[in-house]
Amino acid sequence: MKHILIAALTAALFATNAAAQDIQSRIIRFGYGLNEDSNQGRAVKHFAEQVDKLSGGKLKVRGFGAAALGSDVQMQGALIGGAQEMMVGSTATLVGTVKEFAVWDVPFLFANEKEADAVLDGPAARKILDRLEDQGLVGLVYWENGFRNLTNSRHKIEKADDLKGIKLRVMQNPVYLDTFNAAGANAIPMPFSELFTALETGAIDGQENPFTTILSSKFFEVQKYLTISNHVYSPWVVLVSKPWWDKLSDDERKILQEAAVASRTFERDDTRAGSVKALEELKAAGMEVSTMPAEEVAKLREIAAPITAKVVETIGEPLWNDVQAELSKVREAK
Ligand code: KDG
Repeated sequence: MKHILIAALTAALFATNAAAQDIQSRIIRFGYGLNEDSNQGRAVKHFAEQVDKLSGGKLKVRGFGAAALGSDVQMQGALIGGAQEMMVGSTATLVGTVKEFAVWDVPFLFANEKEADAVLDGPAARKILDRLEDQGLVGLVYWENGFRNLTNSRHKIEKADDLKGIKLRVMQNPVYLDTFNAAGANAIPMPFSELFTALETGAIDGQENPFTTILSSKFFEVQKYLTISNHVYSPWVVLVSKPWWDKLSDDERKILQEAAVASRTFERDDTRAGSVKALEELKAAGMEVSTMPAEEVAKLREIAAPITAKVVETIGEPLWNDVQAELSKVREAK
């Protein structure tokens, strides 16, 4: 009884607070590429609940998963044109819009989640998000896609050399393309929404994604081998259409930003817990799991070095140095 009373009072409090704010009744279409039952889907649901609560039910977020509103790149276009309000997707497909996002594609940039959180929530990462505004987008926060690992249907990949000749789907991004081609794979850029079918038909041999995605997208059904390489930490970014954002009141923008920050905490916790479970479930589903030994990872780092140098040239030394300085700070703060 007491809980019901507290819940009712809290709801009433939020409703009263919202009533005092300048909030219109709005429907917010929020598109994403993974399945509803994925870390991405659960985070969108959490964001929607937060927005509903903070706006007294006036702002309604409708999540559309499994690329129902299009691929990441198509949704970015819809947001820029004002035809869709929100999305979450990979930063990797934004490098054509804001070149500085390429810094997050650098293989082995982060060694762990602590480093990723510190830098992605820091000033340099915020500066990159702010560059979106001239391109018709507003970046609210980064969520965690996670450390990426390799799957394929042909053979175990335990050495860097084992990548030779593998037809490997990569995101539509030059760093991924160049890195895996340099490693001897035949890298094929492709939207996420086409990936399962390409794996199922054998049009490609493999792909790379975090454990959570490999599980929620059921890649284990069409992939036999999983190699733990953690070759790059991949962020997602929560995006808003700038033409739509400009029509909102300050109160409405504050609610979306507050809900986005709350959903970031939820999403990281959910993704990290889910990642541990996902690896166990992938093994139970029959995937043959191997870990790339440190000396082979070192070879991948070497292969990636000239591509990283190209990224530094693209984004500029000052930004690279800012990111490196923030990384050193978190590494020193034991
Ligand atoms: O829409 C799916 C994307 O948000 C994300 O999962 C990107 O990791 C990604 C991939 O491999 O395309």
